[in-house]
Amino acid sequence: MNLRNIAIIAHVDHGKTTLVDQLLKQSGTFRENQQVMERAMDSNELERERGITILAKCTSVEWNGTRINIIDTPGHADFGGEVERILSMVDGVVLLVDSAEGAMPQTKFVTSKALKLGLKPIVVVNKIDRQDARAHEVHSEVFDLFATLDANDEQLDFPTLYASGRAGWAVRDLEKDERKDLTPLFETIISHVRPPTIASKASSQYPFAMLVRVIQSDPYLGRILTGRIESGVVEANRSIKALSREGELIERGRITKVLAFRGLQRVPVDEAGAGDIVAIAGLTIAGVADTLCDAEVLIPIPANPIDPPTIAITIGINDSPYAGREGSKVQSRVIRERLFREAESNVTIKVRETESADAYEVAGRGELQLGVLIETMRREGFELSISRPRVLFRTGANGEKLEPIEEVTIDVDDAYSGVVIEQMSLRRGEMTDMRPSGGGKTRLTFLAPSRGLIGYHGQFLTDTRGTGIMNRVFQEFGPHRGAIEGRRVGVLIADRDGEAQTYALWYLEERGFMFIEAGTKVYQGMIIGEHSRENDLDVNALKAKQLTNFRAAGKDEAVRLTPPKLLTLEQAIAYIGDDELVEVTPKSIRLRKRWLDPNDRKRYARASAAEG
Ligand SMILES: Nc1nc2c(ncn2[C@@H]2O[C@H](COP(=O)(O)OP(=O)(O)OP(=O)(O)O)[C@@H](O)[C@H]2O)c(=O)[nH]1
Ligand SMILES: [Mg+2]
Repeated sequence: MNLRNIAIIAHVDHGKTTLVDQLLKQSGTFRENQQVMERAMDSNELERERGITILAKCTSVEWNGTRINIIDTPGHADFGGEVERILSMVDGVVLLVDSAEGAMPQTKFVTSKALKLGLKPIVVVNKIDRQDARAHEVHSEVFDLFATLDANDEQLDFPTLYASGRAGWAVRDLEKDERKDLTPLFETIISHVRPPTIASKASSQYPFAMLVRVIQSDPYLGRILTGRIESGVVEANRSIKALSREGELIERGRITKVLAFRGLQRVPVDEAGAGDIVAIAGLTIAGVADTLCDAEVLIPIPANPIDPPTIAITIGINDSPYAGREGSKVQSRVIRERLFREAESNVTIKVRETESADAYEVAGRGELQLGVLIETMRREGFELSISRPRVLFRTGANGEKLEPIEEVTIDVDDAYSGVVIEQMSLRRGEMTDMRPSGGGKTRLTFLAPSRGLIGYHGQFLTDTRGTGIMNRVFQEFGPHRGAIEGRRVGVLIADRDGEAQTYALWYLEERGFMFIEAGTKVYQGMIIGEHSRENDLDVNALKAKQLTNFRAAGKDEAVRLTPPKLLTLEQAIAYIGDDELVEVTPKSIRLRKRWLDPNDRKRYARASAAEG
């Protein structure tokens, strides 16, 4: 059968997964009466909860006798590594661009990766049904983007379709064509994307070889390794081996199943040949970037290097007084095993041992990526303590210190642009562009060090009354931008263990705002609120109202507390300072001081002041 391999790429939320729904539907992949969820490819729990794609996933449809393998990719910048690793196994990409938002930072990132690999994108200006669509303008924005990214003539000559993925139609000519279905898109994919050239090696004359790009685990089949077959054919029961990127033998084993992607399922097939994207079960050690092959193959398939991690956190055991009460996985060994397993399947995550036997350094692409990992572990029953994220520096050619710099695009109501510019410049952001973006909004573009952006998002939402939109994407390792002032307010710290009392919290409200509700169990050294001044303050959260005989009538009956600010996991991680930790259990997220005893804290403060 004819074959095409494509990936769908775009900035976050521009409609990739929704478009895949329609491609599946309109190619007749689902049974007539099959119940299918919206955004069916977003199948894992966190993806459904957050409404975003986290992991790249493969599916395939058949259109007029051609099988099209389609890879749905995540659009959020933190998961950019997923996209990078997938692109080298497809022969074409469909680049979606929201008809109102236009080319965004991640559009630029994925496009640059695709162009560099020599792919010729099909551009789909999507969500044409939006009231604020500006289709033709966006089309020329995309053209300009291609030009600035040094696209060659052939790439600049990209086909463009206009579509509403959700409504399930695409047209070549926005004014003339009837908006009926996705036929024009299917046709363009088949005519514009070439069949995999390696398909000529789909014969048993050639040895079998495949580079693993995705690893998943299946309760019945175990480890499932997905990739595109580079040469030969493969079938179940064949004995193969796995080579590392450096060519060392990792393991030998027997294939138990060769699986192809059909709609939302993986189905066993008798045989698959070069060019096809399949999943292989049967091996137990091999992982991403390893080559699966016949015994006679000695040289692994080259795996492209991926952009390096930019931030790191320390994940350690939970050693708070409440440790072990809410989770089942608490030992260092179990945490270690789980983290190293993650690094295996996710090449953008790197795990390192630290001086402490109870803590590991986990490096990745951004706060969301690391937040998702911690959230996943929490649901699996882990208890952890997490440090403040720090950026990873590099050393330049002349020994100078380099730090990750991001391009930040911000859309705000005009009235808030002043405060945003001020905040960004405090964080050493350098404004590179400012332009009206219509409807009383301004689009601001900055180059800013990741270091200054950690924890800014919460403040940004407060400053813009929740209306601002911020997008960040890694740009480069650039010269260190100098000192940035950290959080300037102190925190309120519980000075003893017990249950927080309404009266005590009400009394403490004069000092700042609370992170906890009355009735919350607190311990000495736990952070319960933010102080309105610069210094940290140890406070008694347990104090109950003295019961006296002189009760002033009608005065203290109903104490009404201001609702506390309950931090989400990501907010908590972004909030804490260097001497603080986030305690994560399946049920709770608590902030704490690293040193729970105030005397230890004083000693530490003196020691670090002496160090300068
Ligand atoms: N108006 C309009 N909205 C759409 C269209 N397609 C998708 N959406 C909406 O856009 C939002 C994001 O859609 P998704 O399909 O999840 O976008 P995505 O590109 O897969 O997002 P990520 O995978 O997280 O990057 C959802 O609320 C969709 O309902 C469209 O054609 N028109
Ligand atoms: Mg998606």
